[in-house]
Amino acid sequence: MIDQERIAQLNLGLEPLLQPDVEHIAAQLDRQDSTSAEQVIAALTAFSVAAPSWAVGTGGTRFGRFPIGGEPRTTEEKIDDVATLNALTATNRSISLHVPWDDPDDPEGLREYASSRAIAFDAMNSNTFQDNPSTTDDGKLSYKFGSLAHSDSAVRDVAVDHNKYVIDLGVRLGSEALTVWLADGINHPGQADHRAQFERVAAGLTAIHDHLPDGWQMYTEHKPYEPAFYATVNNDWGSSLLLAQAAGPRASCLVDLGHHLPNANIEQIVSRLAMVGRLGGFHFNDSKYGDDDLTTGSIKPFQLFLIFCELIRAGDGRLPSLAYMIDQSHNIKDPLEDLVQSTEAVSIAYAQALLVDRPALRAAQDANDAAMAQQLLQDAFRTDVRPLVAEARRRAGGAISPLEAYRSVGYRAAMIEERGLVSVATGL
Ligand SMILES: [Mn+2]
Repeated sequence: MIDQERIAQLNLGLEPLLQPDVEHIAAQLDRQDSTSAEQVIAALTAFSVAAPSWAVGTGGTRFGRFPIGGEPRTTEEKIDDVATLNALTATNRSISLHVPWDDPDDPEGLREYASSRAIAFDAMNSNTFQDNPSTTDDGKLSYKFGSLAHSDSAVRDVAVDHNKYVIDLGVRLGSEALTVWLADGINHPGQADHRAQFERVAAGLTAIHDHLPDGWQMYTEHKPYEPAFYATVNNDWGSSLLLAQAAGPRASCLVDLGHHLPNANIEQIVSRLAMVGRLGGFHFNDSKYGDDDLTTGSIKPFQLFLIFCELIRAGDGRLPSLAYMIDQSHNIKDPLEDLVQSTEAVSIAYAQALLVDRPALRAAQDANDAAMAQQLLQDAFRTDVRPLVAEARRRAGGAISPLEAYRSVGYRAAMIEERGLVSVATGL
């Protein structure tokens, strides 16, 4: 854990540099008669984006894995890392677990442990993309050819039961949502029937939806390819919407920014799903080619900004209360450093979107004034909101400069000392 006093001490040295920048942008915003600096800071302070338990260890590729050292060995240690992240950013107040990678023997104890570190449990993730030795009956009930879409009803039952198990576990942890991403699909044309697979998945999701306790939501997460390379069952937002609608009223769609074909207009997808009341959540990351899991905002920051514009449009001026999570798996960087950068990118895009003069934009749209509409968006996007993001962090007890603070306290070195040089956090 990072010592809050150490962060405060580091902040003291940076505050004299930050305050004039905050005052400058506050004066700028006052002149524009738009959202005030204080309103932006208040919105940022209320915002939290979850960190997934699998993002605090290094990922890897099918070509290899290069452990960074000091990676968490247990779910408790993953919580420690997220608590450390949150101490720096004051913006990551929950963790999203992945079952069976995280399958605590004592959920109530784990809940208490997390709570003692001010970390809550975000949506639960059920994994039926790899065989779970405890449920697959010595390989007789394998997910090799699918889970909810499998041709064998015995395998489908195991997959449904696993999702119910994850919901029950989540209840004990205080989570309130289940995210279902399926690897189900077809690798070779003709291998399976598109319609039969889809109908089986819809039936399975309906059974899972029926198991949701009061107050719970479930999210369907689409992805066009991988690990199935010819067709996935939940391949795009249209299929995801059909599945959510089939599953029940508390099912909605989760948009993972890396789960789209190249050049897909993700902000438009956000608008459509919000319009029909089926936008449930986000997995933030960035990509150049596919599901690259690159740092959020590192490739297409304007797209991220436009997505937040649509979210604020959907929330009528405020960010809707959805499941916001970073979904990345880092191969080269220190995972915590990357999560710091991703969180910063999300906060920046959110703050910029708050600055859009929405009444003026609507007037420009009504007048078919494309040039003015573009200028209004660019005015917001090109505003350097970083001082406001830093000030929101500072006021909430986080670091003005979280990356520098992280390096300065030597957290990674301390974890290598404690956890060892080679430790594995995920089940892959
Ligand atoms: Mn995802």
